[in-house]
Amino acid sequence: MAIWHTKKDQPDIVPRFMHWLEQRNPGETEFHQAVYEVGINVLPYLRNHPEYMEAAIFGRLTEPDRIVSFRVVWEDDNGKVQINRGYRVQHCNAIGPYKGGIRFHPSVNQSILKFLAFEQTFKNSLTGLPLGGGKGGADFDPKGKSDREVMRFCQAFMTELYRHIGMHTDVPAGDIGVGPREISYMFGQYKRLANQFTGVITGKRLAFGGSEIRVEATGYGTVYMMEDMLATHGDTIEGKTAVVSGSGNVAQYAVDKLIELGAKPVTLSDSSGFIYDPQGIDCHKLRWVRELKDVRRGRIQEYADEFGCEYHAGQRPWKVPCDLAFPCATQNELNAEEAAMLIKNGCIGVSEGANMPSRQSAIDLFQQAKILFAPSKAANAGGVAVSGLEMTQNSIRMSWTRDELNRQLRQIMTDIHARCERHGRESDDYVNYLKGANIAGFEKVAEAMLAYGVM
Ligand code: NDP
Ligand code: 2IT
Repeated sequence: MAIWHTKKDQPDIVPRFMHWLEQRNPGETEFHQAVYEVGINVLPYLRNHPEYMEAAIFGRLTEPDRIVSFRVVWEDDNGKVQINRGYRVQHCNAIGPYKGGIRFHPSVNQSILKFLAFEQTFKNSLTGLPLGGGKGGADFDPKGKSDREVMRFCQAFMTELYRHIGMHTDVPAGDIGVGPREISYMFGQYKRLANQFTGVITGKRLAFGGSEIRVEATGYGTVYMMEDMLATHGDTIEGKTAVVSGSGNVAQYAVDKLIELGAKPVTLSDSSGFIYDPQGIDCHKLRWVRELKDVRRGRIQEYADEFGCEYHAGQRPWKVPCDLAFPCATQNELNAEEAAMLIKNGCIGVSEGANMPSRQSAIDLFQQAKILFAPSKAANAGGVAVSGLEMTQNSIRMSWTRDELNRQLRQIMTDIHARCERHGRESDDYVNYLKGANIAGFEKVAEAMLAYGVM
């Protein structure tokens, strides 16, 4: 199929483009959704940029540079041979080496990783750092596995992946199911195979080249983004009731920053259900959650038993009345009905810690209601931004202090907010942060691609 060429005078440019994309990538619904979310803003913008249109830049950006898929074979504790499928989607290295996380979850497939790698390219551009976009993972479920099983899986995964990555080529990091434990096993195996100690993975532990603030960065950044959005209305986080989904890395550090800034976070969730603690999750309870999730690897239901609050099995937290909402679990965890409920209950702002947590129909409602809405590619960019700073520290063989890194993260989030505002302010003064993020993210990558010529 020929590459897509946008023409100047097409009123139906978005549906026509999507038709072309869906035919090329059949059944990849998450990938279609992510491209649509960018295309609705970028395709109309191209009408005034014939140079990008003629060079088919957006069409090229919907085709990853390459996708590697491989067999991962390992032995479980009973000596049984297990087979998983691993991937790396190297989406675009126009402005820097491929950069993006690795996800271990049974749902991982090519569509999900293509959506994540596509998003990552725009997100990384938006940070202002020289980072391209990529994503990887495997359909491996770390739940219920022993540490040794996780270690053997990570080593087997890296035994294939190592030949495709490198500090100047492709630099993975964590994502769902991949935290410091998995990063350590993978980095150790890379180091052994390559016989090189380089900054080839980020999210490392501090003892071997990790960066201060990296574990906190995504959650903190998501709250900083909300702080900046509220400031445009002369408002602050203090005193606000916040609903948070998830209970992993991003959710925990979003709650941490919310507590520090004087908000009252009242929910956390996992794939089994959510807890509602109307008294608010405080530092002590959060420490307990961290131990539950990162050490004991238990379920969030135990929080309700421990602290005597409500647990809602099989449900998501969006019906709980709040001022602010932070979806921090996974894609498509917030639908139109839930968005309508949030708005009805008085929610004034949504900042997406997870990648693509809101369905398009939910985003449409937030924007129609003119509430503050920060899309994931802007709101959760703090994580990859501090990964970029980890790469810099590894390159210069230095470690910056916690205060210095937090200061840089805060500034990067403010800069991202400003870029979104510049490109997203509409005639009635409402800031469409999604449009701003899409266009600002696209512009830098497009300029580089145009300069390289046809390739
Ligand atoms: P973790 O693995 O630490 O935590 C994931 C959390 O989300 C868990 O509570 C998990 O529950 C829940 N979850 C995962 N899948 C589902 C599902 N299908 N349905 C319901 N709940 C689910 O991952 P992170 O906190 O790192 O990642 C969360 C989100 O943030 C993801 O969208 C990720 O892509 C995004 N993100 C992460 C960054 C990072 O630096 N880590 C950076 C930017 C974005 P359970 O334990 O039951 O599976
Ligand atoms: O989605 C993301 O931005 C991440 N999982 C973090 C990527 C990174 O390279 O730090």
